[in-house]
Amino acid sequence: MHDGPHGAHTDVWMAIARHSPLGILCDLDGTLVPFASSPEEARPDADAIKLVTDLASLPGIIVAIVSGRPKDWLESFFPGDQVFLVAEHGAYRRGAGAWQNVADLDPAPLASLAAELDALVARHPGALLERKSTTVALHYRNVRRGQRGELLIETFAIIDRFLARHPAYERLEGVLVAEVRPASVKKSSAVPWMREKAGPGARLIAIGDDVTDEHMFQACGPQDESIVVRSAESRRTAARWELESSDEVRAVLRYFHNVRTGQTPLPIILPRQITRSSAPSSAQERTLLVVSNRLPDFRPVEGDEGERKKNVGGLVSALEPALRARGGMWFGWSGRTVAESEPIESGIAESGIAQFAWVDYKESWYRGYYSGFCNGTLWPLFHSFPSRVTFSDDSWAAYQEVHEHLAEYASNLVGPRAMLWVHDYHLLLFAKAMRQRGHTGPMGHFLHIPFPSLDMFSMIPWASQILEALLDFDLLGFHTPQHVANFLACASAMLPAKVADDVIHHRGHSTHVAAMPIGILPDSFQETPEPAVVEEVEGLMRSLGNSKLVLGVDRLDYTKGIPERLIAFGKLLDKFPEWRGKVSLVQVSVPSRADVPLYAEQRATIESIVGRINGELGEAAWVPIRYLYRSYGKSQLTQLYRAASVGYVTPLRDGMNLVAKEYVAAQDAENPGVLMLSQFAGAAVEMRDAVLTNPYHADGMARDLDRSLRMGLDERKTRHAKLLASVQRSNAVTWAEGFLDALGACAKG
Ligand code: GDG
Repeated sequence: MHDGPHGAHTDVWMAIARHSPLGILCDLDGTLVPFASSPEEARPDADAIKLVTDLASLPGIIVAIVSGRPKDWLESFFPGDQVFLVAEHGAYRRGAGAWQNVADLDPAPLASLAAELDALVARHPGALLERKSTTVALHYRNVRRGQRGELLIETFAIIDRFLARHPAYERLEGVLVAEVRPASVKKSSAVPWMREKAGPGARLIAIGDDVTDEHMFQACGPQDESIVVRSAESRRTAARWELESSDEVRAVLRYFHNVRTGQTPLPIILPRQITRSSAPSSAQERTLLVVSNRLPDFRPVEGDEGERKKNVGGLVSALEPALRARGGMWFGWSGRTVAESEPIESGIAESGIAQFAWVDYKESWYRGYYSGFCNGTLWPLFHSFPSRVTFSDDSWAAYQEVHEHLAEYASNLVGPRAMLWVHDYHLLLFAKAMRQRGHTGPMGHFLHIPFPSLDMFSMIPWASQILEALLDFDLLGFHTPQHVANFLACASAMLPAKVADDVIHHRGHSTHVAAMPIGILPDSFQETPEPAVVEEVEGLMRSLGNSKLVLGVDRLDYTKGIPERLIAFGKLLDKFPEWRGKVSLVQVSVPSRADVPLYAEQRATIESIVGRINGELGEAAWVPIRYLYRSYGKSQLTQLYRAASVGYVTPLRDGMNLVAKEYVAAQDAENPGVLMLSQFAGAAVEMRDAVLTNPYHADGMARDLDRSLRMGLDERKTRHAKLLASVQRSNAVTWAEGFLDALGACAKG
């Protein structure tokens, strides 16, 4: 593709350079002028001004600077009228005559947004707000990498709220800048304008580096050419050609000038054609690949008009800022299965969140790998439910086979030195499969579920193979110190490995091991709900006869201890009959793995317990247990948390349990509810101020429930304040950034 000055494209570019009329649309920042550390410092120098002005003065050619900058600023560098100017992405333009105000927009709504973002910028060293008459742009190029994620989360929250109220505006993300601008104003409007100015038969060349320049590229016709300037950035582009730097842009403009003035052209640099294929052309440039079994919901964004889907999943919110700030890609299963005889499809999609690479699974993989080894063997065993475990050679073979396929695909998505962050029990062998394909870059794994004790782990017939494969990672992250200790005990006992503190040396490779408890985004559980949401939750409360609410929220899974929780609630009503008619349990169970027989069985068990308790104790005006086999929107869920007097979070075993943290984050600090938390949830390590309970002991749980329901305001407030501090101390974003920083560090060390 780098065919160089003497390659096949020399003739093409000679013809373009000679064409009349020719119109050149050239962006400024990052295109004609290199990036500087602040927008003030980035300014065209004398060489750039002369080059553009000389070119624009030649017959048969017109040149426009098409920029996001304000018009006065542009005019101070190009005062004459040889060079045409397009300011603020097309809101204003100047041909040979006076400025035209194309957009004619009321800039007032942006003032409040700018004030909010100003306050944010003041708290983040290096962040900078640029205010123009029609746009507001937050630059974060000078914010330290590790701190960008948090800033971006807050920025996007503010911007999203603004956009919800002002649909005429849109958000644009450029290179290390987030910008809000009127949706109707785009650089694309400069293209037909220049075509008209240039006259019949014109060919246009659009040059730019930013997403705003993509609008120009998309508006170019088949007779035109578009050139993107990019170095390491691997953004998808509509441009047909590429250059690497503003020096190269200048060299190309100089080439045009020389060709048209009959000087000996020195074709030092010419644009290089961009090749397109279904495999990413820029695999070598991608620096981060996240791999998980399931991808978050995403929908491809089609050009401008594509709808960006909001995704509420915790992992997505945690990873989104890290992926954005590092230009990463997320790879996983599409969620679709194909018959054995059908081809496996795969692809890459852009979304508002990140670049996603997806792959279908064969039906046999779904059965053997996903339902079989992942959810029939590893899930129950790692959660210490040996009686629910099945071992089968076939499903182990499927587990290995799927790793080979996924690694094969992943090794085409990134270069061998890229950083890989692999998630969860579905992908324990991934590093090994990648190393076999020559991957040398840092690879880290985070286990979202518990790592079991040696007794339990050694039941797996392939235990040492799994351990060895895990030691091909450079960093292994777990939720709790106990999970770390379990892993170290297994490695010491089962492998010829040397364990020194938190590093395991095995066959010449070192693997760091760390407890890194995942967090949530606590502020997102304090957002003001829509009136319809408030109404829905109030309606539910009314239907409970306004009794105190005890709330359980889980995926329907036997590890979550739902039957035990219901039975304990029944015990409460038996042992403490004064609560009858005064308290109700709402259990929200989100459908999960419904096609696995054990899960269907679990559902039937739960329904029969609910039926029994309601039948025995229910009254006309009071239903003891309301069982909801459905999911709620995040906003509804938040209001339910807030309405609940007790957050009843009692898994039999859980890696962490995010519901516990979310419940705390959603409370009214002046009148908070009580978190009742299983001592076997990973969250119990950090959340010592919850009412910790043993979910296997129904009598004890009933007593703990009674105590929680009776707790006075002072104790509730004190406990809540401490719990909230722990939830805020490390959030989802600091968790993701922390993992990636640690992975980077252990790869260097
Ligand atoms: C695994 C580990 C670990 C639930 N119902 C609704 C809904 N949810 C959301 C919750 C929470 C998430 O689902 C559940 O997270 P958990 O942590 O409780 O449990 P797992 O799904 O088993 O997750 C676990 C986690 O990974 C992270 O590492 O903590 O131990 O098992 O965020 O809010 N969300 C919406 N509607 C619902 O009805 N929107």
